[in-house]
Amino acid sequence: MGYKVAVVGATGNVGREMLNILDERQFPVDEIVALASRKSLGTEISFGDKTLKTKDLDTFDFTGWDIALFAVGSEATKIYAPKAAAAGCIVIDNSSLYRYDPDVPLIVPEVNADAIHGYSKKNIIANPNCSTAQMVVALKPLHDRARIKRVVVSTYQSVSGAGKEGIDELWDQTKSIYNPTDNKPPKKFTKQIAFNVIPHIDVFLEDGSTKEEWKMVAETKKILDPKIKVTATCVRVPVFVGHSESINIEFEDHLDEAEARDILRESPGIMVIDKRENGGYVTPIECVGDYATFISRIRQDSTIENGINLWCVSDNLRKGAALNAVQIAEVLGQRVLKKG
Ligand code: 11C
Repeated sequence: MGYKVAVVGATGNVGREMLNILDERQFPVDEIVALASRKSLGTEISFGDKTLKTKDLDTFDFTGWDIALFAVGSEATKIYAPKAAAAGCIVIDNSSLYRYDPDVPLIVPEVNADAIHGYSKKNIIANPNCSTAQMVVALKPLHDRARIKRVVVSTYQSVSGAGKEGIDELWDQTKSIYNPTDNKPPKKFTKQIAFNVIPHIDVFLEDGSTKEEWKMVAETKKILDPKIKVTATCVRVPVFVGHSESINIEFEDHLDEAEARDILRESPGIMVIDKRENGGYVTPIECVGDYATFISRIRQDSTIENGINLWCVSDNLRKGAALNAVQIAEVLGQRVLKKG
């Protein structure tokens, strides 16, 4: 016996990936429904070798459905997630709406799967921001060994983090660079993204940081350890898929780079590719479509007593969104619902 699963926002990049990953990982599905807004009604979406026609989210009755994977913005989530949850369907939400709610667990299964039982207060579980998800996968095993005091992270985030409009803008602008009569001014991003980098993701906050940077701080504390200090600089780069991060970690205890490499190699969800030679590291283009969080360039930071630097790359639509949501559904199935 399996589960009745709804994918909400099934026509978007993340919704489509959710369907792909449910199929790839053979999640025990008895019945599946693809839900979308009325304007996408009837759109055909692949689920393995089947084709699903999207149904109207607005009129859908979640009664009798076990799990809803939500991949819509916060505004639609605010309307439909409580409806689904009240009907007894457990919501796994990819928006930021519930992430900081103390009654909603925020889960990266490799890090804090035990938090799953907190779902019952609201029938909602939150999925973190993509840049946080891959970072905490890398930090967790190192924290267990040497206690992290402080993290300094700089991100190199792909345009797919900004949705289809972000992808289209990079594509159109890149083509238009070679055609001066076809000027494509920035729309989704604040400056030209083709052949450029933009140190600004999400809105500015009063202290001069951005919301994306704040999310990395707040979410790392909630998922991993509230005592860890994090400072982040988040940057958009002209890459279609795959977020990269340069991470500097300061520990309480000494951790040798060779031991850090061995620990990371043995840890769930991580693939270490770290040869100190030309090309002996991972770049975002190589992580597309993969499940792993890739770690390269592991080395001692000799400017502080107990420091390690590393490079971390992952598919932001997968580990950063759809895969993590499906992994949460797997934990929910194994530890709570126990039907599969
Ligand atoms: C980006 N990380 O790359 C963002 C996208 O809070 O789920 C995901 C935003 C979020 O633009």
